[in-house]
Amino acid sequence: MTNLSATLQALAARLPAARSVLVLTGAGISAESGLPTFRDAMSGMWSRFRPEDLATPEAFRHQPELVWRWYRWRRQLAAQAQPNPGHRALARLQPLLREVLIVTQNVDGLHQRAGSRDVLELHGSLLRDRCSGSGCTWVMACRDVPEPPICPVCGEKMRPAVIWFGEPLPEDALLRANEFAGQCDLCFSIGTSSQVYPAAEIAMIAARAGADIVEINPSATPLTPYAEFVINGPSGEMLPDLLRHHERITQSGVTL
Ligand code: BV8
Repeated sequence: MTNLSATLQALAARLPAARSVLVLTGAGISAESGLPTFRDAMSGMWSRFRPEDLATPEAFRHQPELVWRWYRWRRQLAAQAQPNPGHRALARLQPLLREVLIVTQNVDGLHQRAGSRDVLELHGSLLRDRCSGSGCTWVMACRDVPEPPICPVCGEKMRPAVIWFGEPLPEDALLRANEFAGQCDLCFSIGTSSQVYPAAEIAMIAARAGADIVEINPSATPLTPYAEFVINGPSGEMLPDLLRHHERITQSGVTL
């Protein structure tokens, strides 16, 4: 038995007793759906840009059409993408466990399309726009137009309803994620480089509160040294394997 399958089996054996599970996900869980991660170089005309340079209020202020078109391209990618076996395994695992909160940094909506419930979108969603005008709360579904539409309420430009670098996260979502992290007994970190804050702090809050940490990522991250279960593989394969081990254990009643 490989070290990887031994770790998956040990983790599957840990799941039935888990009281409260937090699952933090990042761009890597959507990589096998064909969506580029932030670490990946972008393709085509976007290859000369860095996401962190476009995903900012300053970039939108100075070049609204360019930023709008980048998000239009990402929306089209997300709309054409399908949830992968990793999203689907997570959605199947969720009702089998006592309490699971999925906290995602992703804006692609794939967890929800895979059937996951109770998904906290820390960084907003590609699938909605909001008015960029301060104090205006107008929200609408994005339109496939080449430049930012004008808010019908206040006349300001519409913008993607995502959280840009330098912008605060939704207070209620972050508070709920941090509180849940502080009381969970098992915390997964899946497909995230654990470099973007304050999201990256969530798994550390869980670790400090004594939760067992599970990291599923082909590469090491700053969280790896704190993880009890380190699963170096693609989540689109590792999560279905974990689900199969879990189902085998719970059906046989045997804890391996
Ligand atoms: C804020 C939405 C304050 C937009 C995104 C300390 C504390 C607080 C803030 C900071 C801090 N230090 C620095 C900051 C500032 C900054 C920050 O963290 N910068 C980083 C670069 C250091 N944080 C912010 O600006 C945040 N705001 O702090 O505001 C404030 C308070 C009050 C008033 C005013 C201001 C806002 C951060 C949110 C930014 N928005 N997304 C959009 O999508 O366009 S972040 C965006 O990048 C993603 O959402 C994601 O969070 C992040 C990328 O991270 P990952 O998801 O991890 O993706 P990445 O590509 O990095 O890694 C992919 C991983 O997957 C890799 O490890 C890879 O190995 C793995 N992988 C690949 N394939 C697979 C796989 N894993 C599994 N399976 C596979 N097949």
